[in-house]
Amino acid sequence: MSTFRPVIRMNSLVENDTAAAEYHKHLSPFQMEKFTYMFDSLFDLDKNLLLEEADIHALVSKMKTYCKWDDNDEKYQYIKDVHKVFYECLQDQVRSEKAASAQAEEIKTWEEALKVKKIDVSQITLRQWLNMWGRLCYRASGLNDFPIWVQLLPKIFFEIIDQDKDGILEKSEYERFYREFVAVPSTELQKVVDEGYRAMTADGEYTFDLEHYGFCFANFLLGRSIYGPGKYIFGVFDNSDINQTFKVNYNEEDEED
Ligand SMILES: [Ca+2]
Ligand SMILES: [Ca+2]
Repeated sequence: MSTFRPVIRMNSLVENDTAAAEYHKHLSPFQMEKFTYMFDSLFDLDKNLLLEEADIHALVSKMKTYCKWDDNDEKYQYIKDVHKVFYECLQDQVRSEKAASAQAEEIKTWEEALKVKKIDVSQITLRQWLNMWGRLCYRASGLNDFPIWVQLLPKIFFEIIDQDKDGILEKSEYERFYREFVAVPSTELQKVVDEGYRAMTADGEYTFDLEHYGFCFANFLLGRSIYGPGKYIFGVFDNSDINQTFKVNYNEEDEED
């Protein structure tokens, strides 16, 4: 387990972190593909190539519709609160990154530091998003190495997918999630459900509970190659191995082939 890496906050601005804009280089091409997909399909719902507060509202609203929550539902309120925190943390990350990369060398006084606080983070670009994930994934080896607001993501998606609330993700629940939430094309759906569910449960060897889903989600974030169960978390990545000889690697070291 690698050392815990805390969320970068404003007090980190004193560091001369000019490499901040280059953090995406820590991601493999397949990780870039996954995080780009996450940005495009899950977060940038109005497709203006920017992540804004309106996108977060749209995502929460989509979850509400999927789960048939009403406005007063406790779960809906909880998910809303979590996403609010998620978005604020995301802005914090980007603010730190922008400030560190653009102005770290120039900050000499409190007045200048306060100006940095006013950096506009209402629009987050794909590149900033990738730099953020590059920074977060760098040297991380499991979910516990990420800040809490990232660790909450699998919990939220698990809650969304587990419609009968029995604490297990059944194949039919995952199929509905792929079909209605992620919108996997109907021509691909059955193949992706069959292979995805098989890969994520290791052919039924693992109970698909929250702990195991968290493990697969970590593999989604950290898996550097197409081999591994994590790519099926949202179901629509490079599936060229589906028709190849069965191969699933669970260890990061095994994936560097
Ligand atoms: Ca947008
Ligand atoms: Ca269930």
